[in-house]
Amino acid sequence: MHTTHYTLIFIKTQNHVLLGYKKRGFGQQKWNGFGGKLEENETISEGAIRELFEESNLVVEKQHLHYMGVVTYDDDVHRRIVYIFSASQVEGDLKESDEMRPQWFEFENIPYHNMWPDSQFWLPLVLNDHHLQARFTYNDYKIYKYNVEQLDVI
Ligand code: 6U4
Ligand code: NA
Ligand code: NA
Repeated sequence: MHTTHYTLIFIKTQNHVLLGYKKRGFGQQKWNGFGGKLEENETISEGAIRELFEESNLVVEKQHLHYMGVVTYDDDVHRRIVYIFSASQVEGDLKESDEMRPQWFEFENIPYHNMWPDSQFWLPLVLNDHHLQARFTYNDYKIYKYNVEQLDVI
């Protein structure tokens, strides 16, 4: 089984979240947070900060980055491990990139029908500042089975 590690970050306010419309590559024509493959010689946080900057021109300081948990995706041939972050304090001017067209959405208006089909099961937890751990098995781009756990420290 081939494993790839990714980051995914959601920039949010109290009731809005910033998504990007993916213009090319894996997941194209879907809305999602910003992120991508982890590179060698970078920490997971560094990867999240780098991908956000590359795709949106926004800068988030490490101390404003919140690690929310991990989502694992399995299909017949791949395991994708996605490290989820949120941040509410960012700097820089939001810009469209070659890869992403950014847009703010109210929490009540998130385009789940135009996102990965798993997002609806776990993104609400992230938006409500809950930590999570989730696992999805995909078969032919459809969810075959899944498990989502909220993991808050009490
Ligand atoms: P390249 O073009 O190689 O530079 P890169 O930006 O490194 O691409 P990319 O865009 O392929 O990586 O990363 C995919 C993004 O989509 C990551 O942020 C992880 C995320 N992702 C992958 N599968 C997902 C899924 N089923 N549900 C989801 N996000 C997913 O919500
Ligand atoms: Na990406
Ligand atoms: Na990348």
